Amino acid sequence: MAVAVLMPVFDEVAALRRTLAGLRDVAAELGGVTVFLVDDGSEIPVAPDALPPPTPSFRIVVARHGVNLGQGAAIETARQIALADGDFAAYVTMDSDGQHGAEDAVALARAVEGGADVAFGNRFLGGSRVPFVRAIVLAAARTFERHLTGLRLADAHNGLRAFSRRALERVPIRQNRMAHATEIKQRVARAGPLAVVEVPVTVRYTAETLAKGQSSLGAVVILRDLAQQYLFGEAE
Ligand SMILES: Nc1nc2c(ncn2[C@@H]2O[C@H](COP(=O)(O)OP(=O)(O)O)[C@@H](O)[C@H]2O)c(=O)[nH]1
Ligand SMILES: [Mg+2]
Repeated sequence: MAVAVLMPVFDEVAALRRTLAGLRDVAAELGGVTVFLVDDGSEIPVAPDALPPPTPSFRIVVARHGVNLGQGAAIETARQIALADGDFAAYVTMDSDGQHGAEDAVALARAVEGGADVAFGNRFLGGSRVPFVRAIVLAAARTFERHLTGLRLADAHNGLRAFSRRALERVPIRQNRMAHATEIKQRVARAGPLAVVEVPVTVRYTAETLAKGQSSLGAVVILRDLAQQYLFGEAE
């Protein structure tokens, strides 16, 4: 059975094309891949014609937010479209900025096909060379998430993950910006008995992705967003 990939995109061109080409290369091996691409209000809209063309085992569904809402909102849009599109053996989330590779999407999808409900990527077991300051922030985030969710996971805020359909249905995302990564773990923990595993993955850190990606101060905004949801959010 085929695999769905939920992919947020914000102002990526070259890295997006490379990421998609990588997925197209593994599509047949996965029994088919559909990428649900959500252009989160990029300044220059993603042009579907400029993306890798479909093959019998690979297709891309493009949606666009008219304004920039944030990575969480983009994944939520992709989640809703993918669930409505059909049944997939696994639903993988991955970034489009070149930090995530197709080989890890395969490993995560295989973990779900093998019986896991949720497979979280663990960059500390793969080949990632995590910058020092980032590693400290992630260690703090890991401790925070362990207390908040009770899930004993070794990585935090890693965009590489995969879900079974029944798990994805239980994880609506209400955090529009970057706090969704913690929110997803809270919802997984509350969803009842789900089989959760961690899978080694590699997050690629380059000067370009570090310059464009979140700064360590983003952690403060994440805490503020989580506190707001806790205080004022709807119970779901
Ligand atoms: N920074 C940012 N990225 C977004 C947004 N919407 C979607 N994305 C995508 O989300 C992914 C991760 O973003 P990034 O800033 O690299 O996060 P980081 O890897 O955690 O530092 C990328 O593929 C972006 O293209 C947004 O509003 N801001
Ligand atoms: Mg990034």
